[in-house]
Amino acid sequence: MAAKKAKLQEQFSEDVAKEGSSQSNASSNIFHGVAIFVNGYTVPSADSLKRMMMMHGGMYHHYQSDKTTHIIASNLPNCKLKQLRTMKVVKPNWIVDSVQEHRLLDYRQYLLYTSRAQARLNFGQSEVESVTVVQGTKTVSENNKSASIIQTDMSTSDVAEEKQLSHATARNATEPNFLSEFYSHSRLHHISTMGALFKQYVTQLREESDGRFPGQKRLREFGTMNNNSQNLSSDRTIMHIDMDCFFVSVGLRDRPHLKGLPVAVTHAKGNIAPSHQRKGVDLAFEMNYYKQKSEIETVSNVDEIDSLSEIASCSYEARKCGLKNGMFLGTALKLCPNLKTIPYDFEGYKEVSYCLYNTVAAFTLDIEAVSCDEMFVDCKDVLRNTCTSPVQFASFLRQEIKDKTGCSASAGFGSNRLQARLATKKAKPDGQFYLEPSMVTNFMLDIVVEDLPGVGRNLTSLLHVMGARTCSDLQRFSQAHLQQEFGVKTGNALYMHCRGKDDRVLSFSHQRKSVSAEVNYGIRFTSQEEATAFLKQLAGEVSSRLKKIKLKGRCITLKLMVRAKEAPIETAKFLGHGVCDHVTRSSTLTTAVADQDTIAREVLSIAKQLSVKPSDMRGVGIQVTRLESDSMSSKFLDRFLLRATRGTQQANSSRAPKEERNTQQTVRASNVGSPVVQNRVSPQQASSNIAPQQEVCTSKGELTSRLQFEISPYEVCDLDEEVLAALPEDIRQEILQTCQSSSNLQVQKDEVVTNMKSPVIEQVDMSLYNSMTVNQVRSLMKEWVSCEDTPQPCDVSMLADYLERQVASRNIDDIILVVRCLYRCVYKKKSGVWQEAYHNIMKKVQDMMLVVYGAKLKLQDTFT
Ligand code: DCP
Ligand code: CA
Ligand code: CA
Repeated sequence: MAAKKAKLQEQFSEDVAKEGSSQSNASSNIFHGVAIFVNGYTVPSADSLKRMMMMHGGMYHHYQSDKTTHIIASNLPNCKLKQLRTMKVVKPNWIVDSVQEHRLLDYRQYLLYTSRAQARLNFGQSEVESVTVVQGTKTVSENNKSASIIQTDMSTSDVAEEKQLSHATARNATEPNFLSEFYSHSRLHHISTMGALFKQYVTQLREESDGRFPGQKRLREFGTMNNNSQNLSSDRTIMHIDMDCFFVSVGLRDRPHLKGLPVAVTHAKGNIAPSHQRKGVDLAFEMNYYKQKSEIETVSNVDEIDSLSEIASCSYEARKCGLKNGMFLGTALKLCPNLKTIPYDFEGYKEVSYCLYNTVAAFTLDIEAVSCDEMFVDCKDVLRNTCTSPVQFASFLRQEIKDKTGCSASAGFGSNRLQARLATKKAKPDGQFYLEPSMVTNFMLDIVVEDLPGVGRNLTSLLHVMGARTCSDLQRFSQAHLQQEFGVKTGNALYMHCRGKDDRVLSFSHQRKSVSAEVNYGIRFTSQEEATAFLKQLAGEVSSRLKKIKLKGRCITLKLMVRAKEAPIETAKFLGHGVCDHVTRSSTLTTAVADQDTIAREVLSIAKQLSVKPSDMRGVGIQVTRLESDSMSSKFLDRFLLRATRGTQQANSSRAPKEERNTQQTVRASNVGSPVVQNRVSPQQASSNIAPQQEVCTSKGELTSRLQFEISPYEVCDLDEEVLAALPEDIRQEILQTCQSSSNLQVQKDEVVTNMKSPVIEQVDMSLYNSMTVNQVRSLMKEWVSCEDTPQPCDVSMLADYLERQVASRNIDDIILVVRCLYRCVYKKKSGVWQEAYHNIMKKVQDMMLVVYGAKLKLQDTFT
């Protein structure tokens, strides 16, 4: 062996000499002192790497020895990495890039894994894939068509960014830093928490304000210098301000060469194995499912699922080709083949957001935060104090924002929030528009109905059916008619909004209703221990969020997304959640808590009861509600409650022995005394003490509460209705697909709780229907339709969910029975909102039918 090694080394030196004499001008000595050993398949090949070493003064080892300084690999399995723990395992691009730049680059930028988590497997095959694209190897590049035409702007800083990202995407929840990295990279998380964050920030600024606004002085001077007799404002002037293509603008700050080009922000770089190459992926199933679900995107071939990553934001140049935020990359590239993509920069967004809020806060604190790039401002004081017009204020403010952030914002003014928001839309990009009171009537006529607040896809299509595409069309319907069709609240809102009227006042201070942390990406546990460890970590995250804002909570909810029985093991979206069932259960404590241990203990106990297989978990969330301020629960109160509960507990101890788990601060109270609670049966509980029949025979009041209570949407943390409403339609839909408006749900939960005599512990899960016969479901449904004036969204989605699952389990006869029964009940009800609910349910059922059976149910679906 030694002889062989020596021989090879000798050969190498001879080759070097030959190469050197033939191409001396191209050679260098940059790899002096570097000796590489190539492990496994690399791109470029080991041979090319060897040649590069020869040419540039390095050594190439055919076998690894103690003289080897670097191991070059594109991808190493975990076990190998562990063996090589002490070695520098570097990606081949280190060599390639060094040669290109004629200097030895820092290998640390090219480590296959980082020292923080030595044994991390690089799930991604970035090297192999991206380079294969360059080489045009037939098999891979064909499967990867859409990825191969991505043009990526890779400045040096991007290389580093991308490296980090590819680590983030390649990791799953069992790894130690997963949670923090998930939170720093996840786009949905970012968007959904930023609204709450800035509401909180404004609240804090208001509390700390000394009442002085330095910006007003500057503005006044600007006003006197530019007194071009602008219209001063009416009494009530609301400004809506929103950054233009926010993520893109932030990304272009240090990429001036991309300004004016079609640019999109996306994380896709083809750095993961194409889904069809990963084991367990059932593309056809998921493709179909998403296709049916999403409506907007038509995914025309299987390859495209690899570009199912979305573009978060696109520049206005890209929008000219028809691109929209939230579109799949594959689709976007078809519309705009020379689209440039740039990576996310969450730190940058945060920095610019704070700067935006601080800039506005120098003028007034009458701000209602909407999201990271958007807010409403009541301009009454600032305009009056500075004697300026809305247009002057906007010009001045927008210039300051541009100077400070390097990004442009657009602003709209009106006498209410609806008008202001519509005005911004007209102003975009990089503009401003004051919708003066005298212009409103005319302006509204051409506004399309989907631009009105709260008009989502469903309502839009219902309105279209009625012949109302624009506000002018909508104005032809009487208030009574609209209310009859859509219910009192929605009908009234439509009636007002289509006339440009809006009485929703701005709210400047924010009272938080819930604090939570949820992860629905990268959850792949292989053991109970891993799941437990992760829950503890997540409890820590929630705890620190509570502490940060000085709150504690009494109700702790565990939410699990569980792989649906029929869903494939591996999801098309790498480490995504795929098609899931949502399971939620809460427990309420007698005192409010914020500490990690108590939260962890509660969720672990709930998790135990739910007994979901760790390997089937796809999303995990912990939410704390019933918040109170830290100072409210003083030691005294704690002790008082503790004593009080001890009393109750002793009284109940014979019935609820397992609940006696006292800690100094907190006591979990006993699980008795609530008929509503006791009647709830999960499959796990069903075997124990409660017969499933008891489920159905309840009074009407209880029925509603139970329906409301048992639904368990997977909420996005802290996403209140206002924030949700403010999100762009597509992303709202995305969120709503897996989540439901948390504030809505919160209200309903609280209602239920107040109805209960001694509501100490709520234990909820959504398997209500699982233990019921079709007849039971039907009678429950009949009762529901006859008792309720308006169907609650959560009930609607629960029923839809049940039916979808029946379709998935191919219980076609049952479905027909239930659906026909529902149709009859709704028919009798003669109510527009119920008919809408019916259509919504049926839409989902039919979608699922198409997925499972490839055909729709033939049913009567009109009510005329
Ligand atoms: N966002 C996202 N996914 C979406 C929509 C938005 O990730 N489907 C993110 C990226 C956006 C940011 O939220 O930059 C702000 O959303 P906006 O709706 O305000 O859109 P933009 O700021 O990108 O464009 P516009 O100029 O239309 O406001
Ligand atoms: Ca924006
Ligand atoms: Ca926005």
